[in-house]
Amino acid sequence: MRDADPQPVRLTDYRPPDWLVDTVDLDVRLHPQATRVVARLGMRPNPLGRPGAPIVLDGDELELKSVALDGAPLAGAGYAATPSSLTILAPPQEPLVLTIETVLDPSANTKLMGLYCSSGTYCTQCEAEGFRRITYFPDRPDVLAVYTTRIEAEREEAPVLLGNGNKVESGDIEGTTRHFAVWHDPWPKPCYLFALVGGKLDRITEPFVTATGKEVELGIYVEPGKAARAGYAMDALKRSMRWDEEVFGCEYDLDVFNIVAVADFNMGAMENKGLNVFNDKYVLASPETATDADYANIEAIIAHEYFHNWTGNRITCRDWFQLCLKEGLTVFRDQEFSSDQRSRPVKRIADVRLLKSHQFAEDAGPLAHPVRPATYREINNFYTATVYEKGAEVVRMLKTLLGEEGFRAGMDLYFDRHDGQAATVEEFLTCFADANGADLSQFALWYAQSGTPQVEVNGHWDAAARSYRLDVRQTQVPTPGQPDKQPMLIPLALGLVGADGRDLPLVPDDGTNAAGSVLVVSRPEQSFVFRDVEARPVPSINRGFSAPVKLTTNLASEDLLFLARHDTDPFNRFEAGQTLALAHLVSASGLAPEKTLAGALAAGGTALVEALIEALGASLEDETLDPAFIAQVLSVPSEGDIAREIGSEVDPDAIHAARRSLRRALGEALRPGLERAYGRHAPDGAYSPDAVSAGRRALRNAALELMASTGEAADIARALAHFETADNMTDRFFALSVLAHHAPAERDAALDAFYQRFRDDPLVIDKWLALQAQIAEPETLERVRELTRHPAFSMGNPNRVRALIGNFAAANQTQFHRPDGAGHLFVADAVLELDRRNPQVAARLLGAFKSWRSLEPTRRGSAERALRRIADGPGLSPDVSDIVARSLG
Ligand code: 0A1
Ligand code: ZN
Repeated sequence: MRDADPQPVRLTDYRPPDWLVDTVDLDVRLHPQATRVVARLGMRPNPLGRPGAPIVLDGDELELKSVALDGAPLAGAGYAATPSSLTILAPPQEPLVLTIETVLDPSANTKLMGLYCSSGTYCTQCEAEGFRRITYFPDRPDVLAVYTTRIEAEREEAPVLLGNGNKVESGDIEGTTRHFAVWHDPWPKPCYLFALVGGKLDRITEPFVTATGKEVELGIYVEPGKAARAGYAMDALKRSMRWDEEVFGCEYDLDVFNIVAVADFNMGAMENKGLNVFNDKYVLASPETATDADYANIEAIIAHEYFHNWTGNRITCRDWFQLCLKEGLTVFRDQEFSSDQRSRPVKRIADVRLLKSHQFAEDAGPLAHPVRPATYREINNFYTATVYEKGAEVVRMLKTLLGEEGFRAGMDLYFDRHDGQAATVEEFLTCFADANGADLSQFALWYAQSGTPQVEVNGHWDAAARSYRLDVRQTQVPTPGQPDKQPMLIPLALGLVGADGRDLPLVPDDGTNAAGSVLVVSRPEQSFVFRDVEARPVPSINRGFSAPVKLTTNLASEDLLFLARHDTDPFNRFEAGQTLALAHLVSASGLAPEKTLAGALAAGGTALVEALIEALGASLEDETLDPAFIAQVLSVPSEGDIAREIGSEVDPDAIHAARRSLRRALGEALRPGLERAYGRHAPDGAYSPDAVSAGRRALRNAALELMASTGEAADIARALAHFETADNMTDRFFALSVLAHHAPAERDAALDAFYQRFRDDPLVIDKWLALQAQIAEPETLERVRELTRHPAFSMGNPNRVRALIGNFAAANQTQFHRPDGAGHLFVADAVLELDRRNPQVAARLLGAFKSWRSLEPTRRGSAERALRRIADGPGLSPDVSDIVARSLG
């Protein structure tokens, strides 16, 4: 039944559907092993389709019971059915009603796609191609229908029955133990947005009045006993709804909006119309169980799914190649929301960190693909950092190029023109071009070309001419399937910083293409000249990370030190320190090619590192700075960042050692300032998850960790006290992680105390699993192996798998890439085992091998053997076989 090597789907093969579906009436009788679904599809031939075409419907693991056409049972000769398709052979070419009865087994659904049971709750996941596991259907996003869903279940088993849209009817079925509810969604939608839920759930509700005065009932449903932990999500939802009205003019459009939190979920959450289904990790929070990062994630993901109501649902995607049309745009919207709710610079820094660690890494390896791919074998494998995060960067660049008003005009036109449609990236861009009279043809390459553009900028001050020139060169590196590339349109936000730290006025010379303070780079090589520059400035380039590029400059380390102290652009002030730290870490890892900053640093000896530490120390002491920002400044580049910078022959042990010693040096050199920060930001009241309080905790905890990284007994004792006296999860868990990484003697007792305290709380136990998986020492593999046998662990729950095995593979570079190959082998075997149960989660875990080619030869060899072992595995899913083939390709 498994088709390990299906033909790739190509964007250029797109054809409109032959048949349309206007209405879908579903009757779902829930039963744990035998749920019966009757689907009545109101269909008609598509005038844009092939005349006379049969009706071909998708299916997946379905048991067909009967088919009827306009109410009359269809004999076997009238159709052809397999578990994966149903063809009505010679349908009359006119509007008709097709009735299909299928049976499915939710309790056997370990893929968590379609209808499944999560801890006793029935729920669905239909994106991308899960609806075909519920009934036969044209499972493609350009078939939009109005859905009415009748759900029936045992009252005891599922007292709560939820569907898309508004509830129109409900009641008991007389003489039985069963009851039902009917939901109607008036907005035409593709089937991937269908959802239903049935279960024993507690709920909280709140009213919301929209901008035009419509009343909406908001509901959040959770496992019994957990309602008290849904309050923050509700608050975030209300703030999201208001923000979308104020910033994008988007108002909610149904009488109810429900969110259901489930324990078993493949991804973060899902934007089903009027009925979002969430991984409970992104709903449930209390000060005792959730960290500041958890709260921030909940806020962002609640907003993200809600924002899909317009960008994704009201306007959906024509086909799955256009996934970034809804995802990149909606990530951009949720990033902007969080920026407005919290600190904009700190949010930008966090987003860029994530972009670099996930997306730049993806773009640099065998899994690189364009923001809009041109071909795929398994669409589930394209919910990637490139589609989401780089997709958001592309939208951000549009805004940078067109300005606030021009961007809003384009968005307004997009909503006006395409509401109710399944749109394409071209149609999206055309709205911005039309609203602004702009030519976006070169800009569109951001959707088509994969790989991170490299931009080299060299600045020259001409004292005699009192001018400053920037020579810019862009290079596109080859990526899989794209050996040759064209130059792109790259907006580089710029400041010229004078000796007093203030920006000089930018006076572009004739012919210099600068929109305000943004250089618009369009050619492979290009120069920009500014006049009236009296003294040599320091250029601050790509401010706010205006373009997702890898930037190199001719800035000397003194210039970067200057920017690290003075740049008025907070992002570049942060970035200047990171660039220096990264160069130092590369050279300290034993690799310092000449003519690079790392080479210069190596040649410069310890003086430069001392200067860097001093600059970081100045930020630490600067009380005008936001503590959350200082915490980011003090956080040195990750092992992954260093590995990417080195690029080839990577030795994770050397990187780990270099990073550890820089942190120790920071802890030693900055001790007085760190102690002061630790004292100054001691808690001054009850825990609150707001950004300012979270920022103070972030700085205090960063100080705790840098001091503990010296290994001094007093610092370890401080961490232990921090752990024992914490009144919230942020502090408790941070201290536990300091102990786990820096205090081997105290570690096990602390881990055990934590486990005993939270043993009944799976989401907290995930943190405990993740932390142990991340310890950078050889015993960790055995510890992780043992934990797979711990009663708290289950291969059936994606959150557990990600916490333990996912973190081992993605967040423990020295142990995953052990030189003896045991880490690779362990993860390979886990992928093979998981693939039989849940291919999507298995494929995602396998993504941890994405940078294998840049390892040094011993580790590279062992990674390749592990990948080949997977490739040779029997009966691989399309998900895993696609990733393994591309990884080895
Ligand atoms: N559209 C969701 C992401 C999502 C994708 C696939 C899923 O199941 C395989 C689930 C969720 C979002 O962007 O939040
Ligand atoms: Zn999304």
